[in-house]
Amino acid sequence: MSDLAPVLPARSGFVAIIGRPNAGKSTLLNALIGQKISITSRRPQTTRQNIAGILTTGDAQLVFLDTPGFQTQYHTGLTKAMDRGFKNALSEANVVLWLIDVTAREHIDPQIHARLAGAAVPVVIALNKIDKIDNKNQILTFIQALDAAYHPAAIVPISAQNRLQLNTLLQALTPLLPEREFLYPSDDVTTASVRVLAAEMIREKLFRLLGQELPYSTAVEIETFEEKPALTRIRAVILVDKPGQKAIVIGKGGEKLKEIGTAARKDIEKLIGGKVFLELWVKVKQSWADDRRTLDRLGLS
Ligand SMILES: Nc1nc2c(ncn2[C@@H]2O[C@H](COP(=O)(O)OP(=O)(O)OP(=O)(O)O)[C@@H](O)[C@H]2O)c(=O)[nH]1
Ligand SMILES: [Mg+2]
Repeated sequence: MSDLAPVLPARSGFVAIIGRPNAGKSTLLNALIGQKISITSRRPQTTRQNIAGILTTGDAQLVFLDTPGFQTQYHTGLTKAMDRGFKNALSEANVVLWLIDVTAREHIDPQIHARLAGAAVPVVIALNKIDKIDNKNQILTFIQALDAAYHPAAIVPISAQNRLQLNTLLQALTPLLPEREFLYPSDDVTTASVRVLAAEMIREKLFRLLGQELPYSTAVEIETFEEKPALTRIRAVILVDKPGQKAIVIGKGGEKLKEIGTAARKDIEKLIGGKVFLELWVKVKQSWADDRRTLDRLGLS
């Protein structure tokens, strides 16, 4: 007889992180993976395509799918593609992780409720941004209301930003995954290519450094990506919708574009662990968000 402890069967599966724009889905993905894979900003609708982050613990592998925030306000080719991303994530998911911002006024969302009812997968609700709540009793009442309305497998209050209660969340998710071998090598952290991630890092700077509505009119396309041991050379184009926007992105004497480029380059260098030469261009492409071929090229269709 062996005196080894019984080995638990491996569990592995997809966890779709869904929720309203700005709930903190991408922040949560990065906090769980321990690395910046998905871009974040203070503005809603930052994420445009599903990004998978892989977390392998001792005997479980959780593949988190970060999705575009669920919205019904806009109807361009782009927002339709974003909505498809949300639906695809739901159809692939073994577990749905529904993230709710406890500080947002609108809590229970009938549209998400309707989508989840049709999905027939276990749901875990995470109440995010509890670091901002002083009166914890308020959360208790809310938890009771959510429990009665949705009967989730678990409800876990968390702070993605301060990494509070993330282990509790993982403990709630893991038993809901199917028993099977790992889907990916255990040291993989994402399924996205560095090329896609580099374009995303640039896009994040547009969201963080450009004012008002401008980031929504922009997209980033990588034209060349040459990886050499000493230096990775990247040439990327920032697409804007109107000629006036091009001047704003470039800024006085090219300063804005330089600021965007420097910030993005630092992130990309961290991502690939090497030196990067980043060349940025701005091009006007009217109505790109409704142009099928452009969306195809951007991987958004
Ligand atoms: N105080 C606080 N802020 C948070 C927390 N998690 C996320 N945030 C902030 O909320 C904002 C939105 O975060 P994101 O992670 O980009 O939100 P998202 O749900 O991915 O948004 P979309 O991609 O637009 O759907 C950012 O400014 C984050 O810093 C949290 O736990 N506490
Ligand atoms: Mg996001």
